[in-house]
Amino acid sequence: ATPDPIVSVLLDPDRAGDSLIDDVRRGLGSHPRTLSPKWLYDDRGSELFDQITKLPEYYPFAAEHEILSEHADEIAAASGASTVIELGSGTSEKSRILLDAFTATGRLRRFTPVDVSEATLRQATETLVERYPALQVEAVVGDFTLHLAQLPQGDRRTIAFLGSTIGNFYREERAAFLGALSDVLVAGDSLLLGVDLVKSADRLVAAYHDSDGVTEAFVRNVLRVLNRELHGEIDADGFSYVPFWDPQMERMDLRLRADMPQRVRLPAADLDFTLASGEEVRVEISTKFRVSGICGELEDVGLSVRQVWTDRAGDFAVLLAMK
Ligand code: AVJ
Repeated sequence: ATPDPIVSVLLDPDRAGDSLIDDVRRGLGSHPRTLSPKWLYDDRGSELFDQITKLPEYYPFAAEHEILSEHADEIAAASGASTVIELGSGTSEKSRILLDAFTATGRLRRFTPVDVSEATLRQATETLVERYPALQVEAVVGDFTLHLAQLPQGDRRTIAFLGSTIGNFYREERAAFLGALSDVLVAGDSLLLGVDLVKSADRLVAAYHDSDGVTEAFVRNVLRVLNRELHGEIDADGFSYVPFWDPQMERMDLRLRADMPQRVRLPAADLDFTLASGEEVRVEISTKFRVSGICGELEDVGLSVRQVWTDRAGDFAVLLAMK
């Protein structure tokens, strides 16, 4: 019999509202003005991101897919986990490649997808339960920056953090997050980390400025989220999308630029200010990595890198690090 999927909701909608307000106040009040990429993933944003992964220009998805498809058995064997936890699981499409391989080891008992988007998570969970009837699916609607301590315990665990989502963090945040991850892992547990690698600016810019405008719509969606959640009347048409490669920081920097002075009123956050013409708001960074650099960062927090896989083109890497 198929066990019922368990979906725990750790995101308290009221507190999510407060944290949006705090975030927006802090971010839009600082210079350069920023917004956290976390707020890009409402239901519409999650749907647009899913479309991004299918774009020909967005190579990271295909590259990571290639790595997982070709090495899933090795990954499963090296990890030895009976519980797989996936942070930012989205539609769990990639998880299936891993789950097939982990199931084949005969050790896997439980899968915990974690995502902020409840609708996406519930849908994914239904599909997973059908496909893996013997698997205990314990989904968590949560924010992986807040809820690491509340993830399932007790088994030998692998935490998968794929898609180069770690590229969204600033350096100090990344160190803190990797440290926090290492702290919740115990001996024998592991981290499976996907990172996008530094490459030519042309390809990077193309991946974040696709010809169909899907990425632009995804980034602009944050203005709709602010208008909806904070009762704003921001004129989205008054902004242009400005993605660029920052070679010093080795990251993509995705911004919205006010084409003319813009009044930004967000009554629910008690915010009211004016952006000068040409002023920019950074909505997301996507840091790119070098294998030696990220290995060093993992070792620095007490995780020992066991294996590194790359796709044939050398665009993307997946690392397995043990506690
Ligand atoms: C989900 C953060 C990995 O940085 O490539 C894709 C998000 N933004 N296109 C990335 C994203 C615009 C994506 N991550």
